[in-house]
Amino acid sequence: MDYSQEPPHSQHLIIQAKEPFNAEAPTDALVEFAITPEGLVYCRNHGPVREFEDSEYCLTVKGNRKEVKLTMEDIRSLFPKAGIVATLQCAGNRRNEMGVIKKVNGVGWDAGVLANCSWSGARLKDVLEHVDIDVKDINHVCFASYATLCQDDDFYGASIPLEYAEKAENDVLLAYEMNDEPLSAEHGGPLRLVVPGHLGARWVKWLDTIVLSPDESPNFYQQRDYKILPPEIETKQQAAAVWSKYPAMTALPLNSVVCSVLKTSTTLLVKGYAVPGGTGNVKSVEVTTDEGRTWHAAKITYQEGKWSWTLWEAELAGVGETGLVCSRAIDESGRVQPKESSWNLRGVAFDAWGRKTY
Ligand SMILES: Nc1nc2c(c(=O)[nH]1)N[C@H]1C(S)=C(S)[C@@H](COP(=O)(O)O)O[C@H]1N2
Ligand SMILES: [Mo]
Repeated sequence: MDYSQEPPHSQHLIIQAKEPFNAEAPTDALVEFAITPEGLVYCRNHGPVREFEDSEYCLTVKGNRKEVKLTMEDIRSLFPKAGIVATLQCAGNRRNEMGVIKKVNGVGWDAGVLANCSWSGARLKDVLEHVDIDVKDINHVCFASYATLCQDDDFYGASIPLEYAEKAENDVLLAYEMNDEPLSAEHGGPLRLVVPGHLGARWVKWLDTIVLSPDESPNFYQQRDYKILPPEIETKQQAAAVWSKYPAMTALPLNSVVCSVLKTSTTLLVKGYAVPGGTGNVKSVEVTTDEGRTWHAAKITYQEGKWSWTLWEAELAGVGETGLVCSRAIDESGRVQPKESSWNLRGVAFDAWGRKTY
């Protein structure tokens, strides 16, 4: 694959791999911004980043009554522009911590593979109405980028259930702006899918095809990756036989991470983020320096709507010279982030308490 045509990448990221370009943000920098500036938005690619001319770009939507081709101009003018703030997060965020339990397969990510951005574009729901589908026999909306190359399949693809796509409150967008700027090539411009609350793998970049289908996307990344396999599946060979038995991932788990610890002579200033897990946004975050015997409420410094991350900080007095700070998030339904995370071969959905030594 040819990586020589890629636009320049951000200088502020920690590079995990150059080809494909995979890089994450340092978490102490990440939590200094409520809305992640573009230079700190992680990059997760399964192939080369490609630039497209806005005026030549075309989205094909294949319904069961008709097939519609839309230019970027059509997408901007035919449908009202909707905007949301949502956290984009890779399923492999914190994979390195799961790898401590036992070896996992995948890019060795720390906790910086997420970004909280504003996204604007057309609502998927409006685009589907425009195509006038007969919902009989249609169960899934499949998304693909045929124009870009990737490592494991002929195209990059994903799907979500039609029922989920059609609900206005799920805010699924075909986004052409990120942080009020035209979406850059690096992040899937001119058009990418935004599925708030679901893992990044479904947020198809350089989206050029939508197919209404009775079945899930047949793509590798929907069928044979991004699944939580049971812990007894320990090798690729074992996994190969069972991928089809397990559901594709949707929402990522309720999570929190300690991103920076500043120690003065008398106190610790601790900062971090928390993300929701599909049962309501984060309601509170607590921190402990004694492995959970005593919890202190952190102060929430930022949260915006249903899909954003939560930034929090806590000032702790009377702590030792060195030690360990842990965090846990609690969501609106009362769910509490667990102390330990179970292991899975692909190292996805790691959700144990945030931990940082000082
Ligand atoms: N076409 C295409 N879309 C893609 C990918 C890809 O490799 N190709 N990677 C996916 C994954 S795994 C993630 S986590 C997000 C990353 O988006 P970003 O690079 O803008 O951060 O895009 C998703 N969409
Ligand atoms: Mo990802």
